[in-house]
Amino acid sequence: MSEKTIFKKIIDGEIPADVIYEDDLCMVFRDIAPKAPTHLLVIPKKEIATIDDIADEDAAVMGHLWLVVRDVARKLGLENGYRVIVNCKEEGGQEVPHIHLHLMGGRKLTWPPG
Ligand code: DGP
Repeated sequence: MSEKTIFKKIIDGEIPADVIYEDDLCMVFRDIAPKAPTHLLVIPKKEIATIDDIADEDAAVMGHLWLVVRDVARKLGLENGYRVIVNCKEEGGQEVPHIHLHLMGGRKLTWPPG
């Protein structure tokens, strides 16, 4: 059996995280190395490694993540805008193999990212 990812350990309560929101399908917590004043990670509780591993049956949970992004951004007062990024695999800059949306805001973000 492969080792748990760091995010699965957070889901299972084995390591601490600054959790902003949680429900049956997902968790939202602060990134440990924030790149913006607000930098959150929105993850499904289901273990999906990358975008390439999303199954058709995951459509509802993936859609749910976007509704949570909308609600959390509103709750945190990001009405001037924010950015959502999903890195995919090595060339996309993904380090943790548990799919996650980076929700970043609180400053003017530049484009394109590096
Ligand atoms: P990515 O490169 O897209 O896989 O982003 C992984 C992010 O996860 C990165 O911005 C740092 C964050 N991260 C890594 N380990 C931990 C951890 O133990 N706790 C928290 N809160 N964030 C972590």
